[in-house]
Amino acid sequence: MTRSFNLFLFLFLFVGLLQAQQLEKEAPTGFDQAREGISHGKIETITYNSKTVGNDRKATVYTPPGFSKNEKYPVLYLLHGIGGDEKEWLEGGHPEIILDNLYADGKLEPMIVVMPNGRAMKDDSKGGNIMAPEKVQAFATFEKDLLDDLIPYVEENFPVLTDRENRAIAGLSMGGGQSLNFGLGNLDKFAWVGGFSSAPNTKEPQVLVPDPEKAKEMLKVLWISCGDADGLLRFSSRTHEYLAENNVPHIYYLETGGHDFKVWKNGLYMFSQLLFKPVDESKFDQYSPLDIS
Ligand code: FER
Repeated sequence: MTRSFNLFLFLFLFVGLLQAQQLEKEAPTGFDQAREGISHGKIETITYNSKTVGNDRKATVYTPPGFSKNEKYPVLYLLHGIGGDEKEWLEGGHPEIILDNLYADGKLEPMIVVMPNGRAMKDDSKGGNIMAPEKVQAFATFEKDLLDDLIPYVEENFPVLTDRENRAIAGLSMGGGQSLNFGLGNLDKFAWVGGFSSAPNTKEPQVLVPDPEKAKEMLKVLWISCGDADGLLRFSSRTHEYLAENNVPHIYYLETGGHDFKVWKNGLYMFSQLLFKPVDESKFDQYSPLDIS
């Protein structure tokens, strides 16, 4: 009796220990529901002058709960998709709810999140033919606007840390492609890079990462996620395969889902928790909820 009880207790504790060591692979139910009685970050709209485009442009900014001008924060640039603008994340994904909840649970390093309009052209509105060649081109032009106009504006007007290890870039779809293109193309500027369901604007892997050794040395976290039923999956999978062949550490995260905010909200939940913290590369291949081998 006592022995079988001891065995039971041992197994119970052992299983508990194993579970405690398991990584959280997906956002839990309620992660995107506004909670009562917690602190909230603040959302504002900023206007910066773009030399690249030649006019004033807008971005939205989320500052964390307890934000103080006397501290300095790292920055995540969070980019939208082909049909969106600087409000797409706020309207479709409510990152402020996801991040408020993560802060309340002590799971996030305080950071400022900047959500730009990634269509760098005079009329950057989301209406009309979103696939028009000049509009698609404007998503590439945004690299210059981001580096030369928006980042300097943010660094002049917000209390932020300005070294590469305190700057992250991530985005959904066209914004995922932009994040991979701009982040991996400017390793002197970004140490944390995430592409959620990255679109066909994602450069070919060999162009994206021409020097795997340098990428390996400079990147803190490279995150590539996609839904398994997304028609754009190959732009993520081909990048993952090249990175794996060239031994560039990265997280390839494949989940059940399509091309929508369910996937992107989960991506933000998972990726944001990794940012601006010590990195454990040995866990990179444990995150994906679906088999990636
Ligand atoms: C395309 C298919 C999808 C494309 C872009 C997208 C530029 C972008 C989708 C999105 O941002 O959601 O052929 O070409």
